[in-house]
Amino acid sequence: MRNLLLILLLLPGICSAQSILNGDFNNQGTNWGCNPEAWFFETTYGGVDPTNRVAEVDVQVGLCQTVSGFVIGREYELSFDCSRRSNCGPTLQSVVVTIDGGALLANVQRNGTPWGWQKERFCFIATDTTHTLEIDGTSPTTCGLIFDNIEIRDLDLDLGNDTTLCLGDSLFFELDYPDASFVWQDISTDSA
Ligand SMILES: [Ca+2]
Ligand SMILES: [Ca+2]
Repeated sequence: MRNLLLILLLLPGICSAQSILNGDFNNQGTNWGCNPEAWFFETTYGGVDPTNRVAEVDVQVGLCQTVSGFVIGREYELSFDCSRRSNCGPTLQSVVVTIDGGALLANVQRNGTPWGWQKERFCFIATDTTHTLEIDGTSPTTCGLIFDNIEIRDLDLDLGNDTTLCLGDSLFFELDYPDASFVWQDISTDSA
């Protein structure tokens, strides 16, 4: 039985100092390096939303951004939406995703898939206060994978200060994180 409902603020991501800038490409290629192709709408690449700006990563154009504000030793999540370009390019499209300093080395592929956003998530531990994210195409054409909504989130939970509660007081949990759940002392769970 839940005899207390705690007010805790679980705020991964509230420390926004390490945030990616222009991760939704609303400002086209602003804040991005590595020769990004980031000023077209997704319909250019086979998508369906004529108002949504995205970035394409192929063998000639990538995405780079240097981000500061990391806490060394703390865990972060890099996430982004990714689709295969469905109107151009080889069947297999592949990119390499890195966070410099050895914090992350990952590969993203789409093989023969139709247009469709899929969320990719990678966790890494900061080894420096500043890191560079780099997404590079490896397939040998100028048609590649499409990216949107690139984010970095702080995964460490800040539970705030200790709080004294009287009987009848309630606590409020705010969990700003998808697919998460609370586990209570009776092993019951709630989704966020
Ligand atoms: Ca967008
Ligand atoms: Ca291209």
